[in-house]
Amino acid sequence: MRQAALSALLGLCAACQSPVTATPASAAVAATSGPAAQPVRGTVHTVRMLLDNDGYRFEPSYLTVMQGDGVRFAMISGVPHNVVFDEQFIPSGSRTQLVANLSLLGARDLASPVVVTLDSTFTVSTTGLVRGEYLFYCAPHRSLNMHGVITVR
Ligand SMILES: [Cu+2]
Repeated sequence: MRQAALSALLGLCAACQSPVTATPASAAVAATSGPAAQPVRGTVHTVRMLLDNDGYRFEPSYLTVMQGDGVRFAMISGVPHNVVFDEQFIPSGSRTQLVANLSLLGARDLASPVVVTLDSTFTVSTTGLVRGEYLFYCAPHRSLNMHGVITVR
């Protein structure tokens, strides 16, 4: 629906549907114009965004996924929330692919839209990302220590 429309708008459909084998070699070549967004190919893990007696937090705040998995962020309570990947902690060489993947959910650069609707979700794809640790935070609650780490293996 929205993702498909976005993909069509950006001319990404062919790239999305291309075989996995085309990805690694073409990544460096495509870097000047930016790599194509790569959708989730593996397991989807859920991270809940909430406010309870422990404060504003991501639950779990630390998780390890396999490259290609998706991380679905679910608004449980304490909205508004969003997810911003910390510029200073993006594994080397992964920024452009991360930005491309985040564009699938309407993100601007490294920041997802701020979501105010309870029970809504969005999913971040780790397909094509360099293995390593990705720190992220919620912009509205950054000063309240709402942050987490995704380790991509
Ligand atoms: Cu928040």
